[in-house]
Amino acid sequence: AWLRHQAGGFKDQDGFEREVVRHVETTLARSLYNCDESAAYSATALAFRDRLILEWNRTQQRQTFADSKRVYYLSLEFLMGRALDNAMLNVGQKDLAKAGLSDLGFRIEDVIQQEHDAALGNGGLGRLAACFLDSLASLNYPAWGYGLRYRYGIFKQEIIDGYQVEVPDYWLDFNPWEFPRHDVTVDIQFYGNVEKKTNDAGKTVCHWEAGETVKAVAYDVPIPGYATPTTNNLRLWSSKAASGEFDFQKFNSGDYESSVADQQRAETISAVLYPNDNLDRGKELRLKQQYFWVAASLYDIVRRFKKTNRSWKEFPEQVAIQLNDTHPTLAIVELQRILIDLEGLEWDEAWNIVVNTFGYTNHTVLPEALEKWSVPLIQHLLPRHLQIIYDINLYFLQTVERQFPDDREILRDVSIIEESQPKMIRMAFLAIVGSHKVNGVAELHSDLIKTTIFKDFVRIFGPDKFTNVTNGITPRRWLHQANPRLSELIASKTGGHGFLTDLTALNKLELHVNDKAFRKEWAEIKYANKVRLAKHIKATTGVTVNPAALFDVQVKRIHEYKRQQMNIFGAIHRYLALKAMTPEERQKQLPRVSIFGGKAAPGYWMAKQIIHLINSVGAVVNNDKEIGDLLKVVFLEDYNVSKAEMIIPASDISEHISTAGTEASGTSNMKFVLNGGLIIGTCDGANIEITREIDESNIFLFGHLSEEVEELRHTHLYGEHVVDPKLAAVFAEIEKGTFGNPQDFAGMVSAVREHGDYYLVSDDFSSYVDSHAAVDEAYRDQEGWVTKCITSVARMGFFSSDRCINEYAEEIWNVEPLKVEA
Ligand code: 26V
Repeated sequence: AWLRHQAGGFKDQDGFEREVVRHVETTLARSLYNCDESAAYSATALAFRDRLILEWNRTQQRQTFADSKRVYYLSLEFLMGRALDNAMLNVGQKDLAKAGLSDLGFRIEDVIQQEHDAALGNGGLGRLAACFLDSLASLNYPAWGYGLRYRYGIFKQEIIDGYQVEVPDYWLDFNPWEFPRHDVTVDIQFYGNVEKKTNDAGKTVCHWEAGETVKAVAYDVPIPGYATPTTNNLRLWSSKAASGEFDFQKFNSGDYESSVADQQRAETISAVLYPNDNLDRGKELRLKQQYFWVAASLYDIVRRFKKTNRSWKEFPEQVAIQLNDTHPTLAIVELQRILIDLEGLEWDEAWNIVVNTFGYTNHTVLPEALEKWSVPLIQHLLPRHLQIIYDINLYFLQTVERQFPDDREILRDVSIIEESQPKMIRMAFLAIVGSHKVNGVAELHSDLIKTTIFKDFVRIFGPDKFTNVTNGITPRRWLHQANPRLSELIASKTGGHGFLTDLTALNKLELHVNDKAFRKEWAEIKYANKVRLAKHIKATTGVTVNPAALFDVQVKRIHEYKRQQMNIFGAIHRYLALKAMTPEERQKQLPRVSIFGGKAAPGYWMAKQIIHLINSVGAVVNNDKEIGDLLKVVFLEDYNVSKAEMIIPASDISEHISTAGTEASGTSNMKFVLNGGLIIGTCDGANIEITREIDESNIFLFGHLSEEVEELRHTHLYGEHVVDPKLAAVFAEIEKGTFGNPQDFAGMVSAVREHGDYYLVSDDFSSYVDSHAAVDEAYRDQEGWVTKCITSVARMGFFSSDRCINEYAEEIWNVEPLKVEA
């Protein structure tokens, strides 16, 4: 398979160079003499793209011909990052390209850096979808992703005077990885009203007379598998006025303004990614995005199914649709509508098909993130869908009533319609009722949803409907691409690059843990990665950091539950401790660099305050002559996928310190350990399974357990609540004005001290500080540290997204890989 695949690639370096030159001179219409790095990137991307297209077409033909079940992954976010490096590595021709580009006068690293990240996601949920696409293709599953082609991805973050400033991310200027399919369009309807009609067969049917139509245009992105010809498809929908450019009738009659307004209203639907993560604000445009994308995708899926001329009852044998969180839940309602209103099926038969088609993944238990849509809004935008939701709820509640005849409360508790003012549709409940499987993303999380937010549904449907699929990450991007030297070193000790397709092969590393030369090279690679990050820090923040210091990294979305505030309070505590020491004592301390990165949702005031404090502490600490290299605090602006690829391999210790029970899984924890960093963390999300795999001697765990959280919160509010004395000293320093105007940080302090400390920062602070002391202690023993790192990497095989995707395929989708003939 691999050979045939390579045959689809460039024959040799010369062939590659000729293609690059051809693209520079013809596609880009430039001369070789004014070919800069940006043009070199464009031409290289186009050259590889040409190769991908051929395999992509072959894959689609093969999958259509095989006529077997396909997976459709519906996600509002795909955080893909850059594509060129990935494409070169997956087809096994990066070395050839490197030599070819060098011959043309370019360094491949510089060329790769020219690419703009495809940043169509907020954080973990979107990046998970991207890792899943990589695994689906690499494992040869017939699978499509469906999403939205946002004109603006997640905003670009600038730090100005210590504050976050959001800048729009217009990323489509030159995107060689997408193919517009102007012939693949779907008309999507909104608003209007519903009438009952009698059809030809004399049956009463509902007819939705819509008030607005918007066109969905498909843009396809090839997803190459690693070391396989399989190249799957990611289809992103873009919105456009249904009448084309603009309404010519209005235009001709002189009504220019409204014809342009119609066009703009249509294009607004796919204009921008909502930058909230874990916060639902119930905006009409967001609901329009969801329906637009869901309806276009389902139309496409149904169209493909109909070409096979099968009977409807075979639909779930041909189609598995996975809902990435509740964002695509309307797909359940839309499929039911298609089947009963347009295809004339009876309710029960249709509903059976629907339930057997869908699976739902929950990604959060935070109440503020659980989606609800107001009934009046759905009534207005999607009147027919509201009727169907009411019917789904009616039939569901009838079965619950039969099951629990004496329990009045359960009906209210599980109703899809919340009886509030206004009434709200609980999307997670609708997703559960309309799916055959519901899964959480790490063991603790899957247990929590069964015992808390969804406990009544476990009584109703039984425990087998609920399952766990622990998240994973693709080792291709997060080891091979991000850390090429480590990948080579591992290959040299494990018998080649087989670990990239079977990550459990990493366990062979344990045999070499005492091999002196191997350990030395291991440490050198980490050091080189830290030097590279130190250069980036210098170039972007002006701060000089010592690569020999311990690099302590927390990069992720800024959120109170992730507790960056605890981390910066910890850094202040360390600063105060250093200041209190004699110069002799100070000399014995271990130098540390506290590195932060991450975006705050634009309207999340507390998260922005946290960023401001981090920068303000940095401004003081980094310029304190007494402290020197012993402590640096830096905030890296605009954390994204490509920055992650540089930052993660350079970490010694990374922080995964959410309040127990709040982080569904976390996936960067896996990336850090896979790259030979250790982690400090709470007993939360996938940290727990990482601990089980690598052994608790290789991780720094601290803090209260999820079982204790409820009682602690209760005590804060109704019992006595004393702030931890070390934390109180930190607050006193902030209030003295050491880090600027204390008013600027009053919200962060009072959240802990006056407002019930919901995230238990004070409760966990002293064990957090102790745990950091243990990190310092362990790091002083460099030999012991390297042993821990190597041992941990050797035991990380479980966390490949390949394992994760195989679990989905077997337990939820019932699909098999499509064998690719050599
Ligand atoms: C929710 C909402 C609410 C409406 C506005 C926009 C928006 C955007 C995203 C979300 C999803 C929040 C859930 C989420 O991102 N969960 C994360 O999923 C990761 C992959 O499973 C997991 O590792 C993280 O722990 C979890 O926080």
